Amino acid sequence: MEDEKKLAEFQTRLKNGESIEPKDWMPERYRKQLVRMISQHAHSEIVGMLPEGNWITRAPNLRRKMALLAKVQDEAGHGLYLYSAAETLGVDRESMINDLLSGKAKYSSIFNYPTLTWADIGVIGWLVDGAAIVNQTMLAKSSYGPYSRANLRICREENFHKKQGYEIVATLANGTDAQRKMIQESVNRWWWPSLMMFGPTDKDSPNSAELTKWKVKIHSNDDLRQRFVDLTVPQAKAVNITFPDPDLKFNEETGHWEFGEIDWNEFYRVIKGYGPMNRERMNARKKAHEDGRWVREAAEAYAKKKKVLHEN
Ligand code: BYC
Repeated sequence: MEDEKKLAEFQTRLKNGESIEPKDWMPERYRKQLVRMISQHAHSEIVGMLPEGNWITRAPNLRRKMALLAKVQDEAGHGLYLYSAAETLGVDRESMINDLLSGKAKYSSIFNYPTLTWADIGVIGWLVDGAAIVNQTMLAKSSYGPYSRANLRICREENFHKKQGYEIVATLANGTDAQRKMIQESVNRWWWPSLMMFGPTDKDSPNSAELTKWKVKIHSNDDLRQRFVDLTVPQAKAVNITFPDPDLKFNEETGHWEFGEIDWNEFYRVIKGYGPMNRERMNARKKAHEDGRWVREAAEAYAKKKKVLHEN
C-alpha cells in the first residue's frame, strides 16, 4: 500500500515536469534502468577516446593537434560526469568498470569501427558528435536531475566538437582531389554506423517503453534518428558531400528526408562483440586499467592516511 502511494506520487511528480533527485523515493526499475543507461553512456565516452586518440600524434598541424587533444580530454571529463551521476544511484565506480571490462556492460557500437585516415577525425566530430548531440539534447531534459545536468554540460562541449569536425570536413571537401576523395570515402564508411548510434527501431527497442514512461527518454530512437538525418543532409550538401544511400530522398509532404534500410544484422553483430574493433578496444581499456592501478592504489593510501591524521 505504502509503495503504491509512493509510486502514484512519483508519477504525479513526473507528470508535473519535476526533476527527480538522488535522495527522492524512486521505483527500483527506474533506478536500475538509469544505472544501465548512464553507465553505458559513461563507458561510451571513455572507449570513445580511443579511435580519435589514435590520431593525436599524427594531426596535420599544431592547431589541429591542440583541438583534438582538447576534444579527447573533454570525452574523459564526460565519462567522469556520467560515472558520478550513476554513483548517485548507489552503484560504485569499480563495479561499473568491472562490468565494462568483463564484457557485461555495453558501450556505443560506433566506437568499434577503425579510424583509418585523418578524414575520419573530421567525420567523427561532424557525424558522431552530431548524432550524440541530437540524442543528448533530449537527455538533458530527462527526469533524473544528475543525468540531465551532466548532459547539459556535455552538449555544450559537444557543440564545439562538432564544429571542429565540420571544419576539417569542409577544409578537405574544398581541398585537392586526393583530399576530396579521402573525405568522401570516410563519410561512406561512417554514415550507416552513425545512424545505428540511435539504437534499434522503435518496434525492436525493449527498453524504450519503460524509459519513455519514466520520462528518461522524451523522443523515440526512430524520431531522433530522423531528426539527425534531417539536420545532416543539408550540411553535407553545403560541402558537396554525398551519403552512400541511393534511397535518400526528400519527401515534400512530410518535410523529412527518407532513408534506406539500416543493416540491422551488422548492428547486432557489433553490439554482441563481433565488430571490426571490439577486441582491440577492450584490450586497450584493460591495459589502461592495469597501467593505472598504481595511481588508484596511491590515491587510496593517501586518502586513508589523511583520514587517520584527521581523526587523531
Ligand atoms: N550501441 O532498448 P534499446 C559520444 C543496446 S559517446 C551499443 O533501444 P535504450 C562521443 C541497448 O543498450 C555518447 N548498444 O536501449 C564520445 C540495449 O542493450 P541492454 C554515446 C546499443 O537504452 C567520444 C539494447 O541495445 N551516447 O558522444 O532504450 C567521441 C536494446 O536497445 C546501441 C549515449 O550513450 C548502440 N548504438 O536506447 C565522440 C547516449 N543502441 O542495455 C562522441 C545514452 C542500443 O538492454 N544512451 N543498444 O543490454 C541512450 O540514449 C540509449 O541507451 C540508446 C539505446 C539510444 C543508445
